[in-house]
Amino acid sequence: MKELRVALIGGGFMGKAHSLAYAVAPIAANLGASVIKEVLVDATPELAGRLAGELGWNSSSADWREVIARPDIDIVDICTPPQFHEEIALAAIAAGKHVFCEKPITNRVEEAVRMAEAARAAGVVTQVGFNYRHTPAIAYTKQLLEEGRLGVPLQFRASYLQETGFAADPNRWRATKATGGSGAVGDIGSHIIDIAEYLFGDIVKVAARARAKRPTPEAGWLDDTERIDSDLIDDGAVWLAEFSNGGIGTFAVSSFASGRMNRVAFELDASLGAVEFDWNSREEFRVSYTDEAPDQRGFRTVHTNDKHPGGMWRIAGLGTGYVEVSAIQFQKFVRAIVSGEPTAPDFEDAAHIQEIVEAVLEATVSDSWVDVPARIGVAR
Ligand code: NAI
Ligand code: SOE
Repeated sequence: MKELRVALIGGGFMGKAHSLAYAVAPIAANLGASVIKEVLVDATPELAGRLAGELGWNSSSADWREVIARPDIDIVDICTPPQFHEEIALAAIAAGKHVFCEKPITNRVEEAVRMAEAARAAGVVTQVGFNYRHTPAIAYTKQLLEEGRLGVPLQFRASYLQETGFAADPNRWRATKATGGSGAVGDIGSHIIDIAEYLFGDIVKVAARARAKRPTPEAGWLDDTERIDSDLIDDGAVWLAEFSNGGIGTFAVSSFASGRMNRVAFELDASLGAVEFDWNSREEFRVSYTDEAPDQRGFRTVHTNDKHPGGMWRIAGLGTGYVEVSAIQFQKFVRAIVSGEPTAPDFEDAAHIQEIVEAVLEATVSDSWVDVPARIGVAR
């Protein structure tokens, strides 16, 4: 069997999730290759060595350039903060490696476009860690849309809410524009932009408001001029969107939503039905069809199992968690490498998501709708 050797760059929060998911992915599905956790790279030899031991990697290094140059490495998996993504990804692509990169693809759209163009020119497989879309309930919603069972997409209402802003820990690199890029819009909002484009197609324009919270606990938002001039990231935002197919959407994101630990949720209306989903009960979704008999109309709950895309268990209710969803994304990535099956979201999809993040942040101060540029590969 073909062997694929992975170099993981960055063994923090997401490095742990990826390490677990690489172990699960080949067991849960036949990938046509074995995936070898070859080397973990982190900032110092001590840290990399400790993390490699804890997370089950064969070896460790503190020099990602040296690791990328190794001929035995097939996949470079980037789990560093986003300010390092471009440099590492371009080096990996230049060395002919397939690249998995955590979201957001980068902090700046011009970097993202360079990455997507380099990957396209080199012909390597790329994928970005917008993991929530791989939840079986969301992938099945996509299937219902593709099969025409829900009809034409009409309206999408999504939110991603967390209470991370209240934490005493300032969240290190995420806390400033220079290192974290954008906060609520780019860090968590990018996930629901990905789900929206996955289900509805491309977003073409947005209108928005974003806010940063004043540092004192009891105080409210900074106004937008103060936010733009400070190094504070956006902590909350709302925006309207128009899709290329005429669909419309609303989005709300916040890092200051008390009691919301990780609420990724959407409602979708289409011409023949509707779906609602909440990550906090991610094994199920609710669906309504307009062709139900008048005395049967309304939402019903569907529990996902192995009949739904990526589902692992015959019996619903056994658990679809963060690791399972990450494993599904690696199954798609590895199959794309081994047998050329299409996989997504790739660098081009993620560069378009970054265009939308930046359009939302521009719209928040422009007081007008902002057009989103077409994705690369489409006339711009
Ligand atoms: P983290 O701060 O927990 O871990 C980052 C790791 O990268 C640290 O171990 C750090 O020492 C290492 N690192 C930093 N610079 C490095 C360099 N130049 N060379 C080698 N190692 C380096 O960060 P976290 O939360 O794991 O985030 C990493 C990426 O994953 C970010 O892009 C973030 O947005 C994304 N993320 C995605 C999630 C998802 O659900 N898809 C969840 C959490 C994070
Ligand atoms: C932010 O708190 C964060 O860690 C994001 O960076 C991830 O992308 C998200 O899935 C979980 O929350």
